[in-house]
Amino acid sequence: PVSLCGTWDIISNVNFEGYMIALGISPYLRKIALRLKLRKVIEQRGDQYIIKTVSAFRNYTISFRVGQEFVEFTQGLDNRHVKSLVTWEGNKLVCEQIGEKKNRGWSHWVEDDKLHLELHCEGEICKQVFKKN
Ligand code: RET
Repeated sequence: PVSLCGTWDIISNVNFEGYMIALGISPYLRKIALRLKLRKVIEQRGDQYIIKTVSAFRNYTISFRVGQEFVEFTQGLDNRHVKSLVTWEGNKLVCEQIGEKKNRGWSHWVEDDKLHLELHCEGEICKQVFKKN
């Protein structure tokens, strides 16, 4: 499959608000977050992935090995600890985040030179699309 690696800039963001409400993010932080021009920087070193969500306000970085469960602290987002597991499902890099919130996770894939990210929590789905920088 095509590589997810590179620097990607957001071009669309649908229902980020609903996703943040599902996470219990405060109205104040939601207002800031909605205005941000998000960038994803994705690197791969061996079997390890590093995914950086970069913005003028706050950054969020995770690193993991595919197929190896890890504890994720969502610092600066909703500040929860979740047990995360990332696997490949076809061409999609899929993460399940087990914790207090039901049905929480995301998937990343590349389609037509764009990076797609679907974030879900409880009943809410946020869809973000990024173009290569
Ligand atoms: C920001 C700004 C502060 C408030 C919120 C944020 C949301 C970040 C998100 C990051 C998702 C990262 C993923 C990484 C995995 O590959 C931008 C830090 C709520 C939703 C899915």
